[in-house]
Amino acid sequence: MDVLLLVDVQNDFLPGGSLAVPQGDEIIPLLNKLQKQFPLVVATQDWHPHNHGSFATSHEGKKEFETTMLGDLEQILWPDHCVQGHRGAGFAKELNLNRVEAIFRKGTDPEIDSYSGFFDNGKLKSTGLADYLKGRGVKRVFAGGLAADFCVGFTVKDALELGFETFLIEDATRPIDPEGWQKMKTEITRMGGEIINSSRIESLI
Ligand code: VGL
Ligand code: ZN
Repeated sequence: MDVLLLVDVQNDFLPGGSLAVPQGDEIIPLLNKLQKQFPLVVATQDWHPHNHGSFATSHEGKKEFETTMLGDLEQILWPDHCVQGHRGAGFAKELNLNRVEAIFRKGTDPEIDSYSGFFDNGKLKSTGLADYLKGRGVKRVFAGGLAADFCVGFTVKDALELGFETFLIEDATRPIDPEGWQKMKTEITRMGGEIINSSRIESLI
């Protein structure tokens, strides 16, 4: 079984959102088209309480994009984003959700951030996504969404570590920082992941 994983295609990561990914909106028509090629579509949703520890506003004297320690981990401090129940946390209006069979929320614990759709950043707690995919007989994961250098990249790395054959669809994602994205791609390739263009999917499945 193949799954198309839609990572964090949410308003705050789109132009006009609080943590906008440049050209993030451009991937949505492609994600809608790709869904037709997959027997299973699953989404993740960044879903933070208003006082989340990854927000600069939760740390007095700290500015956005500075770092701090959160528990034992170094944490980039983000603008407030994807706050539970707020518009910014909602899925992009143009994204087709009809075929999404399950949605896995992450980043709900104020004490730890969660870039990957599988685990928090300390790998302390699972979202249940791995067990769900295994229960559905998934062997291959194809991932797209936002942002390439954070949540998509970390999700793909965890998928590889969990033993899924994993493909990152490069034209179905956009990075926050192009340099970080180059580094992430190198790491993913080294781990055995494949970075592909969506045009290759037809021949793969
Ligand atoms: C993300 C930063 C903070 C992402 C989520 O979805 O890539 N990035 N929270
Ligand atoms: Zn977040």
